[in-house]
Amino acid sequence: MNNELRAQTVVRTQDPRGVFAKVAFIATLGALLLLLLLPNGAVLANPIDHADADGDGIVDAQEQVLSLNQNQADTDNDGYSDLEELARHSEPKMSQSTPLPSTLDLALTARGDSNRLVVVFAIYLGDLQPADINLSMGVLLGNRMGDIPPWYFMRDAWMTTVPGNAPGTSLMVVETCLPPNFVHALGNVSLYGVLEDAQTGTALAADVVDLGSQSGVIFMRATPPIRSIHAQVGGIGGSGGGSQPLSGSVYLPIPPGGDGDIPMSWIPGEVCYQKTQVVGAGGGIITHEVVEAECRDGWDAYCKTDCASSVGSTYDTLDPAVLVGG
Ligand SMILES: [Ca+2]
Ligand SMILES: [Ca+2]
Ligand SMILES: [Ca+2]
Repeated sequence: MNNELRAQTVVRTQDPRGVFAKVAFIATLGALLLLLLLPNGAVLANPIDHADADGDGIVDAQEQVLSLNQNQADTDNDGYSDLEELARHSEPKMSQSTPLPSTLDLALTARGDSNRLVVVFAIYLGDLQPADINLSMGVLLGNRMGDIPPWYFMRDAWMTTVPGNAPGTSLMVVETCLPPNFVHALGNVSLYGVLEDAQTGTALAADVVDLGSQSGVIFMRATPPIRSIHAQVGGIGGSGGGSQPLSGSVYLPIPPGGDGDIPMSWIPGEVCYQKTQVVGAGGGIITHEVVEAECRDGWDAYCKTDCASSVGSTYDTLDPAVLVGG
């Protein structure tokens, strides 16, 4: 079993340190997945809740995590559904922001549900059909990327398709589950997804979602909508600060089910907002340092009481460009 798992685990690495390190990495990832699969595979938890009140393809629970309107397919009334804006990386809560022209696109997001971590692939298919593409998924561990075997992440996958804004275009959502222990055991995880041409295997689009574990709660780094607002304010007014551009991200808790796992002291209605600066980059891995952090309101979430103390901490993420660039 273990050997079979190893055999199906593909390692993409640009580190030339040789076969031994590769084998050790494959063994580590394989053992970790196997370890996590067994107890979770044995327990049949409640089915994932896929209620989608407005039919836009993003399930209600995910709209809540993303602070979108679960009763309105197009939250900002700009003609593009919440799902299309998510998949195509425009801002679903700002009507001034609409998708740039593209033929295919992918965005990853996540939520907690019944003690599972649900990973969501929001896919803009354009005029392609689902059968035209393959989906792969992997994880950045340390400085290495390892693909998660398709049989593993597709075993409980859920899928839906909805029409896009332009006639003849469509969108697809694929949801899969990982055991939350996967993140708890690793502390910080960059999960990546890649869309490939089903015929040629060429990577066509990729995205990354960064997850972290603190105090037994999983966090997701989300960029919308605050980044867009700030980018615009900065662009118009040059709103002070140095010449070095800072990017902001929301450090958003995604508890496994309801709010039951959120520590009592955390502040409801807020999230930990962090501004970060790139302090290192190489081999597709980008190291960010948190340079400002504060609780901000306006979210159906919680802010860690020690949010501000994250200043000075660093985290690694993967540049999705390396996944499509080759
Ligand atoms: Ca919805
Ligand atoms: Ca919606
Ligand atoms: Ca919209």
